[in-house]
Amino acid sequence: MTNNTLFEPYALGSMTLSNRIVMAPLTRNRAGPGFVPGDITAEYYRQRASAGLIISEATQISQQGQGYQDTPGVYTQAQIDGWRKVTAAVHEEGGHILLQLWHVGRISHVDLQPNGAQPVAPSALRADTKTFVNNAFVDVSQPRALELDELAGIVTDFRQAAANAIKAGFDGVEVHGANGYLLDQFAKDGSNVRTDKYGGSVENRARLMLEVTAAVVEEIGAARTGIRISPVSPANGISCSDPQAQFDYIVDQLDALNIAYIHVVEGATGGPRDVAPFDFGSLRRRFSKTYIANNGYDLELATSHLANDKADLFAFGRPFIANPDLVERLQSGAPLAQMIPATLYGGGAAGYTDYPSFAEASGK
Ligand code: 8OZ
Repeated sequence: MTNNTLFEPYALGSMTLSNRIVMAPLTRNRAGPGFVPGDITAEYYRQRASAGLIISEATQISQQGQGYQDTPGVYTQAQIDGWRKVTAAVHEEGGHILLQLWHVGRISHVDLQPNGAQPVAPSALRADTKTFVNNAFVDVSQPRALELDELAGIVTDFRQAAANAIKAGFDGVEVHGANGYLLDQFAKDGSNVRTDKYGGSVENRARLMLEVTAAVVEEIGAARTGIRISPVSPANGISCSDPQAQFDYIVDQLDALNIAYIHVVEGATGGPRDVAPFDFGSLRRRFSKTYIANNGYDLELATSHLANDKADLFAFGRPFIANPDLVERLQSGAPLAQMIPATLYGGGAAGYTDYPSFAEASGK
C-alpha cells in the first residue's frame, strides 16, 4: 500500500494535509459545565491528529442551537478558551482541525432551550425522533416555526460563531447542513412548508443554507469554509421529495461562493449507502473544488473511489473512535479495533481517550 495516494499530501484551501483521510465530525457529549470543551477533549483530538484533517464534533452556535446534553458550544468566551486548547494540541502534533458549526433546529428539547422555550424550526412540525437529555433518550419537543424576522439573527449567530472559531485557533469551519438539523430542515420539504421566501421552491428552501454559508465566507474567507450535506439521509426524521434537484441547485450555488469543499454524506448517515437513488457524481461534477466523501468507507472503497476520481478526500467517522491512529493502521494493514457502543455518548475518559494506538496495544 506504500504508493496509495490516499496517504500522500493534499492541498485544501491554504492547508497542506498530510494525507487524504479526514476524521468526520463525531458527537461525544463530553463538554464540561457551560458546554466548554475540557482538557480531556484536547487529549482526544491530539490522539487523532494524524488524520489529514479533523472536523470537530458538531458545536452549537447558540444555546437555541443545542439539541443534546453536554455538546460543546462556541458562543461564550469560556468555550472559545476551551477550544483554544484543542486547536493548540492538534497543531502541536502537526494536524489540522476545523470546527463544525451547528444549529439543531427542531431536534431539541425544552429542557435545553433558553428559558425552557420551544425549539425552533422552519415549520411547526415535530420530528419523529429522539434526543439525549437528562441522561435519557426522549422524544424531541414540539417546535415552533421561526418568524421571518428571526432568520437574520440565525445567520448572524453562524457568522459570529465562525469568527469565534478563528479566534479559538481553528483552521476554518464546516457549516453543518446535514442530518436533519436546521439548515437541512429548511432545505427539505418534509420539514419546510413555509409560504414565504424561505419555503416552497428549490431556491427558497436553499436560501437559509446559502445565506449562512455566504455570511461565513464574508467573515472568515472562502478558503476556510466548507459545508456538510446529506441529500438522501433520513437522519432525524427528515424527508425530501426532490433531493436531486434540490442539491444540484445548492451545490451550483456553493460552487459560486467559491468555498473550499463540500462534504457529502452518501446515503443514510451511518447506514446503507444505497438508501435512495441519487447521483452523487452530479454533485462532484458541479463543484470545482474539493469533494469530501463520507459514509461507510473502508480502505478498499476509498482507494477505488480515489482511483476513479469520485472524491478527493474520504471522511471516516466511527473507525476513528477506537482507532486514534486510524491512518497508520490503514497504511500498515494493522487490524482495526472495535468501538464500545456503551461509551459513545457521555461519560469521561473511558471509551474516549483510553483507546490505545496499535503500537501501544501491541507493546511496540
Ligand atoms: C449522533 C448523535 C447526536 C448528534 C449528526 C451531530 O448526526 C450529529 C449527531 C450524531 O450530525
